[in-house]
Amino acid sequence: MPSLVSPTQLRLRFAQALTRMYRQEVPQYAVLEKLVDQVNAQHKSTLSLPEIPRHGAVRLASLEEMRIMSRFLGVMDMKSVGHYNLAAASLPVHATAFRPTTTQDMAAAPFRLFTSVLRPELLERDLQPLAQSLLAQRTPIFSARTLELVRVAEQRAGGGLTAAEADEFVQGGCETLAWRHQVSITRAQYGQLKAARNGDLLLDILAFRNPHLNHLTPATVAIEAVQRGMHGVGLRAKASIEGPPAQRACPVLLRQTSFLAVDEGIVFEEDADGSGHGPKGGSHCARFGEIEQRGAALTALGRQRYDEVVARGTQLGLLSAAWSGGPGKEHEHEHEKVTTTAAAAVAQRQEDYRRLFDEALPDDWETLRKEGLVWAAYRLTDKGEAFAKTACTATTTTRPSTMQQALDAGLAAWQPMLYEDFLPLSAAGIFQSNLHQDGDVPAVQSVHDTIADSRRQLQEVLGPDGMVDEMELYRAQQDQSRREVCAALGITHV
Ligand code: OOG
Ligand code: NI
Repeated sequence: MPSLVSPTQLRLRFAQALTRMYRQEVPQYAVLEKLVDQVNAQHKSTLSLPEIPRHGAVRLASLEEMRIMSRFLGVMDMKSVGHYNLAAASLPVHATAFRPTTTQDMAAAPFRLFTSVLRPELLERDLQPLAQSLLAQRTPIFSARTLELVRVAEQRAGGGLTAAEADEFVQGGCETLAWRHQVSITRAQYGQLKAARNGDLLLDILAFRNPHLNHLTPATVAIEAVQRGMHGVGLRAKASIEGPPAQRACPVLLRQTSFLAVDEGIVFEEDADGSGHGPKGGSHCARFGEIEQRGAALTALGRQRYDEVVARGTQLGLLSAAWSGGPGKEHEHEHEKVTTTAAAAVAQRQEDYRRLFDEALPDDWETLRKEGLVWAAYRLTDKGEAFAKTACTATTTTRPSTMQQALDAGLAAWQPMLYEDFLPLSAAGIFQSNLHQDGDVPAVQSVHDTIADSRRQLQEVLGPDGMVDEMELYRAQQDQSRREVCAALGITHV
């Protein structure tokens, strides 16, 4: 038996191959990568992990495509985690993120794919016939050979592929997600879709026969600096950074921003036989480059506080797209004085939001943990290790009887767990600002029936083990670390 390329190695190679492809397809992405490298170096980056983007995104057309995508990604140990209902932000899509589910796998190759899928039933009635006919024209998203390799890997105990199979598999995945300028619609249909609500999003899915990578997202340790730096390297930054405010001593969840989607040439159906690149060609604008900065994972209670503060901030108008830190396009042609006034107003709103945020979530780690707002990973300190060796002989008076006593005695320590998932409202903001709707994200409506529908639809295609609840992953990890420390120190009240 030849030695096999492991699922984690495959994931690493896939992320690297997608990166090479995307640099070619969207040269601005290479510019962003360079900027991120510079900024991270200046900030003495502690990101010593593999140099791969932390996530990418793709928009699929049908549940069948989602089913097959989940099998393809499963070969790389990327499992569906979390449910993102974007109907709550008026987008006709729902999503899940495929990612490794253990800390070791995540550390070795931290790559996720945010995978959304169209919900045709949410489209306006008069668009349904066109949508259905275009959906019928979609081609199978993977080649027969790639599917065969998926089966091979699935049937092999422990998974993995031979070196030659691995190359073909990675290449096959890239072909599926590559950009193709030939669209399957006519100019007239383009006009009809473009004019519809969420027109650019519908075009991005329905006009093409295959899906394409929508963006890649490297990690930064200084997102403000990257956002500010974009202008200087010729990138147009999205108006605002999504997620929690800046200037927190204890960063939580996820902050993201992007350069705005670029125009790419497309060739209409009727021009396909001739010189499609001539003046008759059209253009499509949906693909971009993004950056992310991750903080601590919040428990359900912490997350509830976060959602409440977002709702409150939105209500008070503190979270509009205009609270830009960077050279937002809305300021480009304004008179200097107006811009200064606008900038002052933006700064004031940011400050007000941060204050609101600080009231909702304490800004020191110990309080966040004690109030059960962040997930914690516990470990033994050196002193704890030494103590553990003698734990069986230790008298009950020296032995800690609770985790808190172990922490206070310096026998155990803890650190917040990193948030490995996404935020639906931030995702909606990212979608919208790159679809020429850079306005306020509508507040979450009460759409419980569509949430249940959406979850059921996705769960059906993802199978019995499909769609892991992210909170359960964090909880299991916290519990295990607690159990290990308690066992070592002889604490019986876990
Ligand atoms: C996906 C947007 C979601 C994120 O980082 O929140 C996402 C898309 O625009 O297709 O990638
Ligand atoms: Ni993204």
